[in-house]
Amino acid sequence: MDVKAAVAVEANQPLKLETVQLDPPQGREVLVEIKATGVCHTDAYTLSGKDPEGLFPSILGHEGAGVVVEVGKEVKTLKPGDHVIPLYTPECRECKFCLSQKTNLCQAIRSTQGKGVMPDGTSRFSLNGEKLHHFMGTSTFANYTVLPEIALAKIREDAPFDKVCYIGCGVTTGIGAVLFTAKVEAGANVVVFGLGGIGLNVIQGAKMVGADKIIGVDINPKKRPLAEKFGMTDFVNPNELDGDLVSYLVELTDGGADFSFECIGNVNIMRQALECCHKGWGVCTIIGVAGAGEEISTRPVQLVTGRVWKGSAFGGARGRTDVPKIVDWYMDGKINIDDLITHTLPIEQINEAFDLMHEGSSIRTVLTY
Ligand code: NAD
Ligand code: AHE
Ligand code: ZN
Repeated sequence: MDVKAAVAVEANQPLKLETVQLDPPQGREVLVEIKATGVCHTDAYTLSGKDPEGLFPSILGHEGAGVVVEVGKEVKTLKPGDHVIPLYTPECRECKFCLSQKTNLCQAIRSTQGKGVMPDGTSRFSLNGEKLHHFMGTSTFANYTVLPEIALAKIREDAPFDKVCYIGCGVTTGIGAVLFTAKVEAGANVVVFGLGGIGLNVIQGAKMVGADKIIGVDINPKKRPLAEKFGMTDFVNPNELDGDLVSYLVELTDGGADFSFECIGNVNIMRQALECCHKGWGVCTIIGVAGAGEEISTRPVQLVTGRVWKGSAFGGARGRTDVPKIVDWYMDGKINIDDLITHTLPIEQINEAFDLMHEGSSIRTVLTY
């Protein structure tokens, strides 16, 4: 079938709106009509050419919501008409990782996902006979896409697509990192580096669990009012600080943060995020994604003296299990998504969504089809 898609033709070039061809779903695959998709910094990162797994030409996008249109012959758990959120971290419930109950990093289809193809090693998308790569197994910058059954969370039908699509990445990543990865406790002091689409959800999660101080660090002062609305107690702009940022944060938290979160993707800040943690127990969770060849460093004594570096992908959430619950939290008014969606645009204006992100004017832009 013909579908409308924003094609990433090559690195660092604007996306090109095209009519591309989509093959039908195979055995365990599902055809989904994408109704809305958010634009996450990770889409911009891959488009920038810094992602070692970035492939071109491809269809990016991994923060969508939509409706099942057709299922492959071997699909058992979904049917046409079901409302779904695509999962770039699937949940097969059968692999060693899923069965371990120690991680959300299902590996059932990870290698083909990273190669931009479906689990059988082929792509469903093409443009004038030339194959296009899938992205993160989701490719939500198309109004129809094909995904494996294990990469879809079935959600309630009254949830608005143009809001809950954000649960497909940013909301779950931020809140989940607090709840599932770091397991922040009530009364804890928390430092959040980067107050964008992820960091504000970390703040929201920290507030939910009853953190004491929630300190936000960002070089963009425009992020302050919304962060305060979500529960930030103190704002630090490193550009307005005379002394050393780490020492300042250690003092502000009476010895160091109990929990810190890096939500930028900057390896220098990842070091500061660790080093502002409390001696003996402070836990730093890395969420930001850094480019090919970049590495983190610190003096080993930082770890020897009890600070811990952790990482979190998709907030440690098990998508098919946890995403429907997070949709319920939104529908029950327990979490705020609406205020974080600062812009809603038609897919035709997708490049504006990237501009808004780069200039720091948006938190999330949602694109509708
Ligand atoms: P964003 O662009 O919305 O937010 C980034 C924020 O960082 C902005 O507010 C910006 O002003 C701030 N910032 C930039 N440089 C800074 C600096 N030197 N000091 C302080 N603040 C600075 O991005 P986002 O969508 O929130 O994504 C954040 C990061 O998280 C990206 O690296 C993204 O790829 C990553 N991410 C990871 C996961 C995961 O599962 N681990 C999921 C989603 C996104
Ligand atoms: N392709 C990159 C890795 C990028 C990365 O870490 N992605 C996160 C999700 S970001 C969503 O906005 C993730 O889920 N990671 C787990 C995984 O298996 O990649 C690279 O550096 O190769
Ligand atoms: Zn994302």
